[in-house]
Amino acid sequence: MGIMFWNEEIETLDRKSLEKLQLEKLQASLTAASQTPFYRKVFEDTGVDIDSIRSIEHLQDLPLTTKNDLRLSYPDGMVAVDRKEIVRMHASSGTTGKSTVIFYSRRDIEDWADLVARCMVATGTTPDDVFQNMMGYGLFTGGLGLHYGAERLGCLVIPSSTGNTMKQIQLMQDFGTTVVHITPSYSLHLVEVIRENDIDPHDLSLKKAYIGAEPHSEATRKKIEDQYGIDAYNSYGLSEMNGPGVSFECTEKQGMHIWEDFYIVEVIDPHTGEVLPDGDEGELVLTHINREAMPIIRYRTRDLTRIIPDSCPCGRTHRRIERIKGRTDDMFIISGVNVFPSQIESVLMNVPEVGNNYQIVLDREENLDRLHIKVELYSKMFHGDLKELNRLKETIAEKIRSTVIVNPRVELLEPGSLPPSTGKAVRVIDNREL
Ligand code: DLL
Repeated sequence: MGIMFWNEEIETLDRKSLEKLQLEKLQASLTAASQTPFYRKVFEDTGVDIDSIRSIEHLQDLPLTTKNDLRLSYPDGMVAVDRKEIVRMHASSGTTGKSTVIFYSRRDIEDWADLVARCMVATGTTPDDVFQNMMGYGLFTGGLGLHYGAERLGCLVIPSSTGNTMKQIQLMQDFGTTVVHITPSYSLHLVEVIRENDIDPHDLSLKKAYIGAEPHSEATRKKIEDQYGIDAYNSYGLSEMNGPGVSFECTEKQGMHIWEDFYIVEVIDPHTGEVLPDGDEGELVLTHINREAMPIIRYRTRDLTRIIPDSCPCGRTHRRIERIKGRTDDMFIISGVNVFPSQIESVLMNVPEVGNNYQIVLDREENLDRLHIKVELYSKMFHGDLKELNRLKETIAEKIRSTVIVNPRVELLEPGSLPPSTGKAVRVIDNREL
């Protein structure tokens, strides 16, 4: 049997001691935050006396921090240490406006590596594993974040980064890769290329994939697991809270443990900001209570999820969050109906004839919104019988209609017709004029 815990004492700490630890770390983080230009002003403006924060609930007295606050304090308005204490920076993959920069001290980097090792061990990974990291190395946190954790654990790490699919496959074969870290969209492309090269994915040494950095449905997870014959574990994180390692599934695969000695978790109503009880769905708000260089208090992630209130059979006492449903800002409105891309993905990935790539295109024709769904077929299911294809199109359209109450136009495509994703996939293309 492999190792079960990386840090058993902390991972299984009783709730009362865990909350006590959180409060101590919160107080230290608030003191550190008050040294930064940004939070000094926030605390002054709101008249909050940080010494009066004597319970976790008191945290609600403090205002939320947004991505825009990070942008406005670019580059270093939230830094709590001397420049010479900082050893690394990453930046978020923001598509609009200025990117947000995150700084780390040496201790922050070490703590992060430790946290990632904890995540990997929770899925049964050991120093015997060969870990191929197919996430971008660079300003993005996915590459270096998992890299240091896997080294800390003692795996053989292959820093292959994204893209260059033939090379990835060769590395997997030559070095007997057992664990990969990959976006779900790229893993669906990779498996197609593996098959195109007459390799049976089940013959590879691969045992697990860590999939994350973008929303995906349970149906997509199952699809990845079936196509490779492996276990796929959901991995969630965001640069503002270090990067990957914030929240990870254990072998139970029933939600992601969020490491509460590093983060205080709240779920709020995204419209009112009110904190919701455990179990209710809303926007995830995180406070980093274990970072020297850049403490961030009550950060609005924009990600929608809920806290799973029950305890996990694995023995870890840190609570779990449910798979991210989407971002408050990736919801689109079509003909007045609110739709999350994940709802459509879920429908598509449950249809066996549907292949590994799809795209949602929003158009406006004669002042009416049109939902257009382009779907690649799974080659083995594709026989070219027109009647059958029309029936399939109608089935998919009907399933989508009953889920999102909008009538879509479905277009079936041959595998490989849509642009493949090597990192975070672009799923929605909105051609409507504002
Ligand atoms: O994507 C960090 C990461 C790298 C996580 C590798 C997991 C694996 P950012 O580029 O700052 O950081 O993007 C963070 O991506 O707020 C979510 O909206 C989304 N996201 C990340 N992981 C998941 C996931 C990295 N497992 C943003 N499920 C987050 C759904 C995810 N969405």
